[in-house]
Amino acid sequence: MSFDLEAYLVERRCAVDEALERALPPADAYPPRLHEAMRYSVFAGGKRLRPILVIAGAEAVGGRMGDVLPTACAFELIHTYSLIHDDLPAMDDDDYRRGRPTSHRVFGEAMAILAGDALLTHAFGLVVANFAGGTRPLGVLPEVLSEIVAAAGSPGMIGGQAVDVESAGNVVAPETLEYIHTHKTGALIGAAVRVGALLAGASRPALEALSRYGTRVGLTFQIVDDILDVEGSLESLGKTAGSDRRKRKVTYPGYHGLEASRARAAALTREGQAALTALGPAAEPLVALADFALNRKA
Ligand code: GRG
Repeated sequence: MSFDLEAYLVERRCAVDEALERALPPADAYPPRLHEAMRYSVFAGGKRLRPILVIAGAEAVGGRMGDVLPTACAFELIHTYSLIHDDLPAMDDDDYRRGRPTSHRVFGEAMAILAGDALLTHAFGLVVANFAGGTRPLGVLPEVLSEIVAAAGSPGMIGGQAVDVESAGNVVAPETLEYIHTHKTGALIGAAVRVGALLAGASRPALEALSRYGTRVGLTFQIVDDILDVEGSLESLGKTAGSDRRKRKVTYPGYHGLEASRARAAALTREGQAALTALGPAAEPLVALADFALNRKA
């Protein structure tokens, strides 16, 4: 029987949402407006792809969902903070995200910035909390933290965002486009898979295979995001379509055309899936998630 991705996603989304509910301060905790803003964006209905990749990364090397849930939630908080800040007037100035008015539209700019800052900070607390109780060898904690710092910080997501902001409206080299996409989006996605596997005690060869997978799926995800911005709508995407062109963003279809972009995304997906062969059936969810990243409509 073929792998049932839909059932897999429903079960893990549910577990992630319950864990996020427990992990975040209640909305009425003082100062309530801040905690309300944090919860508003986290529970606005994202796909939960990054936390699910943490879980699937762990499962691919014999780990269990329950052992990595706090860190899976940390990835969702980092991702959500990046969306809140990306939508700010100083960045993309977007009005809709995840089908709702953006954080700064509802809570004002200052509170949106602070909600993003608080989510990022809270994420690191969750990573450390994953080691509480002594069930997990502490030896892997420095490597887990280094991976996340590199993926979310200036060598990763923020570096990619900085070059993206600087490049808007300019003609850039193909290497610059590749840098933006692999860093702005790919770094956190790749780290999610690796960190899940690290927490589950992956061997070095398994980690290398998962890295090859993660970099390819991460880049695919952003290429598809660029394509959806051309082809999608506010209803299907939950955010304003066509914004890349209006903001003169550097995109894959803008540079290479739609057909070549689709072909590159499909080729990367196949390469990423092929990298997992040695991991056997335990990697089935990751194989299916690569197809999901390629074929998604939102
Ligand atoms: C502002 C610090 C800072 C970083 C910004 C990742 C990023 C860097 C900005 C987010 C804006 C954006 C369009 C990034 C590309 C990554 C991407 C496709 C985000 C949307 O991710 P999904 O589709 O969203 O997984 P959901 O809502 O489903 O979680």
